[in-house]
Amino acid sequence: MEKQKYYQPELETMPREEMAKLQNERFMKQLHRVYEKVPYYRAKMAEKGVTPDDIKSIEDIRKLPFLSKADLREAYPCGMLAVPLSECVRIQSTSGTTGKRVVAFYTQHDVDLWESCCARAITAAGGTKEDVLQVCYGYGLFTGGMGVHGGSHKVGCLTLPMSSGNTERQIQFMMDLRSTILCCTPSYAAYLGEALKEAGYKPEDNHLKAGIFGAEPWTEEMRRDIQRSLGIKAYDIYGLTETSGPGVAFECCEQHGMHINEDHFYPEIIDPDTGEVLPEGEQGELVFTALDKEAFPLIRYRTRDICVLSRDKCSCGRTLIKMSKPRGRTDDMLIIRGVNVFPSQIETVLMEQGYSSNYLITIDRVNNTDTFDIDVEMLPDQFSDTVRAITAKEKALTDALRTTLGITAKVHLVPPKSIQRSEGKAKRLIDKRKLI
Ligand code: DLL
Repeated sequence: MEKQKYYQPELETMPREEMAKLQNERFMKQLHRVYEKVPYYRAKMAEKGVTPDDIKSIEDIRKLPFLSKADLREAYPCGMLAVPLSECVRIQSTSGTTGKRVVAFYTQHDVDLWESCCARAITAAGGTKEDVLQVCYGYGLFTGGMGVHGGSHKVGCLTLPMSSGNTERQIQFMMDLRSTILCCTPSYAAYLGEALKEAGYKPEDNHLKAGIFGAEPWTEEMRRDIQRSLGIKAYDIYGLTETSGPGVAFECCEQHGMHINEDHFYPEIIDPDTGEVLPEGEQGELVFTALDKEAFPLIRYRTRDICVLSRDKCSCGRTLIKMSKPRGRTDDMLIIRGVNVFPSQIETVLMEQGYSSNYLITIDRVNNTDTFDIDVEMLPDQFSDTVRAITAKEKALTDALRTTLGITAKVHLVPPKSIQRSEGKAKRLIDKRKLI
């Protein structure tokens, strides 16, 4: 039997004019629905002086206000809901953070839609019902595990719900159950490559043929490295909790840019300073409108990811618009080992624990794994503490940071006044990773 190339061929290869028509229909319906159901959004539109009557077609989308993380925080937890809570079947949440968590709601329709997007990504990576798909994205509130898991079921793959960590067990299952597709963050894929080598395996010893990696930035060099060490083709996948999770965009056999599932997520690129919509091909901030999600349908949501859109013809036959790999962010959000971290959260914990704002965060990528160190100046009265007391304080701080951030930092308490003072803006972060 010929291998299936698309999961939903009629949508993935839809002629441009038909897609534009579909987007327009879905958008107009969605706008009226959200206006009617979400008082927060109605107020937002009133602030901008627009009503649905001013919007004749999707072309007028630029008249509408943007939504940002700040809006989601203000409306937390249920203020953006466009259906009664009783219609929702699931929540998911952004990785890592507590103070800045975003909670996204899903109806069954939304879960299906999201899983179909992941199924498209898996099919584009060559996945069929003959495959064994190993999911080592985290399960739980993070969208990585649950989203890819659902997509894998839809394709009919044998799904291994491993979740993250426990490398020894990952390798055992990978070998014993003959996994053919691996799904995890690119840094964990690289780490698994090394761990397999250390365990004495050669790339041809495993049964993997493809990997679907995302949730954090990664380079072409890293792709080559992973492809070599695991003996696979490595595909990128993009998404964010606010729009559903992984699968908003995915790579095809061209491995050059990610197709956006634009029948569900309408993309715009804006100038992050002025909010002006930029012409296609220009670099700017990616903004999404969810065209047919029910529970949590964000309109003009600013992702803070910087990228470029392109309608160049793709050899895979898909007509879906493509986005480049994200080239950076407009805010200070860091992604460390796949977890979203804001420096302000670190500062809050330090202050709560009685330290000053003299600290320095250093991030690097060593052997394809992120390292995360924080130097924190002791207060003068702590400096005279015994080594044992200082070690205990470092541990307490490490624990408090882990509780807030969801990942472990290496904390070093350093002598007072040892961190260089700045005459201008304080420099509290050194990111040595070359990700772009
Ligand atoms: O990271 C969803 C996801 C899970 C995507 C698994 C792919 C695979 P959040 O935790 O909400 O959701 O983080 C979203 O992560 O705005 C980007 O800055 C970044 N990001 C996600 N995918 C990629 C990628 C998930 N392929 C934020 N390349 C986004 C670069 C990515 N950055």
